[in-house]
Amino acid sequence: MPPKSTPPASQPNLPRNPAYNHSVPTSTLSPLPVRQAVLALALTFALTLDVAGCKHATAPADTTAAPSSTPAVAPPAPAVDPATAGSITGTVHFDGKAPAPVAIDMSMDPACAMSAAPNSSEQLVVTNHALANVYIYIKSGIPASSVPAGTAPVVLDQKGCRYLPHVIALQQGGSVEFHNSDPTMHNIHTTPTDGTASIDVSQTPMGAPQTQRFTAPQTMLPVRCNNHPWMQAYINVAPNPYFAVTGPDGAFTLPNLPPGTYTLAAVHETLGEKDIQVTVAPKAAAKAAFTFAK
Ligand SMILES: [Cu+2]
Repeated sequence: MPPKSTPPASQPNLPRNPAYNHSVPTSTLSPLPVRQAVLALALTFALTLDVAGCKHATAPADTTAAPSSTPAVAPPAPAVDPATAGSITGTVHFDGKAPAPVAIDMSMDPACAMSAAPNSSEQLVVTNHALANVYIYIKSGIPASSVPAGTAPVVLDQKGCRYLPHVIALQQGGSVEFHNSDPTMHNIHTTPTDGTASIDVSQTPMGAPQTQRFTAPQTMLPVRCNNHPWMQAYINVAPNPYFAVTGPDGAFTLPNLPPGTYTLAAVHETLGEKDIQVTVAPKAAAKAAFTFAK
């Protein structure tokens, strides 16, 4: 069953599997310095309002003074009270027998075939019933927000003629820095299904990194290389700072959460999406578990 391409909400800056990153919205590419400046302005304004005792939930998010090419961006996330903050910790399981990974024939490009590392399919990565590459995020129950200005981009490398990592996530307003570590030409081609602009850029062998900003939520946005048809990655852009991508142990943690009841979503590239309700009590570590099957 294909993943629901539901437009989710955002994600926070959380520590998670270091191989995976977070924080960026979808689509529009506009000059990074301009966007950072706009974000910085919005942040400054929000902080000023806060000091003055106003609720910055109403702070002007984006818009005004932004060049016409600059899309609207959600405001930064409000501060979380450390006296009450909790967390959600959980695991994603795969129920059933996972097919063995399939080796990929890369002989069409000698530069790929000479790569030291073997390459195999990554559509279903299961280790002892733990499911990797699952995007976890808070789908509802918390306001949408953008990553703070100056947040480091999430790196998506092309190495050994595969994308590394296979699935990334970032908070809206953030950027992805595409690298090419290979001695061959690669291409980054996204195919959004929500009407947002696609990215289609080529990168010379070991060429300079290219950065793209994402300003709206995305769920499992496909990325392919026009030169190597087996190459596939997925970009997730969270609507708030609460997101993660599971590693080989299927585990995830969303820290620093305000108490509340949330819809927590787990999205897999081929197995689809599952949503559950999770209540986080003050200072508590809530548990969550997802099980996918084929
Ligand atoms: Cu390629």
